[in-house]
Amino acid sequence: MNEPTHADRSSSALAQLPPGQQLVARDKWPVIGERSPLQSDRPWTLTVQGLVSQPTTWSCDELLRRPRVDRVIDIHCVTRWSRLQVPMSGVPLALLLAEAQPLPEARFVRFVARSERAHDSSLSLAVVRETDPLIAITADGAPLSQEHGGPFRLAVPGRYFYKSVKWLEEIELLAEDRLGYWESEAGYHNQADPWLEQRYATRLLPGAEVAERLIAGQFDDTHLLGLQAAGGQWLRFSARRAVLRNAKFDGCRLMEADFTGANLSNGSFVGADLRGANFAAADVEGADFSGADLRGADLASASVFGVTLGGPGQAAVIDATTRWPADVLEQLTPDQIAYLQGHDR
Ligand SMILES: Nc1nc2c(c(=O)[nH]1)N[C@H]1C(S)=C(S)[C@@H](COP(=O)(O)O)O[C@H]1N2
Ligand SMILES: [Mo]
Repeated sequence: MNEPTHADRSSSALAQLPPGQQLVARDKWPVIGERSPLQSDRPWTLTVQGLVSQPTTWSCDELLRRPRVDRVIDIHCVTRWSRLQVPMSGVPLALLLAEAQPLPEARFVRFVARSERAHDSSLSLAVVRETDPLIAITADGAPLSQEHGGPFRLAVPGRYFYKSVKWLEEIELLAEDRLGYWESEAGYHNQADPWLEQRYATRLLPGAEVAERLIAGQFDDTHLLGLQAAGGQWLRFSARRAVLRNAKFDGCRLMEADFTGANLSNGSFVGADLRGANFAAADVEGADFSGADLRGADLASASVFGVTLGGPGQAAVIDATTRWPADVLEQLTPDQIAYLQGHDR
């Protein structure tokens, strides 16, 4: 009788969705960033060191034997997908920190993964106190899979998920902050509060070079954050393998543009003419295609988690000539899939 209606459920989910985020398709948990830890025969350990009076290393067994707490954590990826209320269990970071006894001058915590690039991220101790991160050992009632960071990963509630380092191996207390991998390589915001949409730190671009490339429509292999190209028109735009995160292509004429293998995550293509554009193997996670014309566009092997296809009146134009293979399609939300399937596919 008092069963919540579908509308009730989706409105309560909406209340938990930070601005600009959308729910990932049911039971989908995308693997983002590194997919496996460093291949090594060394046993798994976790070390707390740096500005602490008791540097401590726990073996995997010791950690797994500790009492666990249960948490329900909302995952918000900076590329605009969210997965709400994921049950996790593990050891509170605060307990391990307390045992290692941070020195008074310690103000930041750096988290390092056991991975090929020693992937890292950091938080201030103030944010650690505020968010109470978990060293997660299980998720969805089962041990964390390797691709999701098993045997243990950090899970930081209330921050974009790039703060949640997988295969956590080292926790270092610091007096000064050190920018992590995504924060320095991709310009991700160091605060990462999804409710404030702290996705990217603003960064200045080398103006003259950008202007020249904009005129030529030539961005092959170019790395640029926040390119402002709205309203541009090109006969032959090329950005093969380019990394152009957070770019603005609103209203652009980009017929037959070549974005093969490019990273266009969080890009805005609102109302753009993308007929015949090539997005093969491109990363368009979180990109906004509202009102864009995608007839004849090729999205084979593209990564499309979190894309926006617009609502009524501002829907992307997609038809049977849009190449949107099943493995790409299944990354979309059920509503989006239903919408596309209503288009002759
Ligand atoms: N070691 C490691 N941890 C990482 C990353 C990574 O590349 N390497 N990527 C981060 C990013 S950007 C996100 S969104 C989440 C993704 O976690 P998932 O693959 O379990 O969804 O892991 C974070 N932790
Ligand atoms: Mo992410």
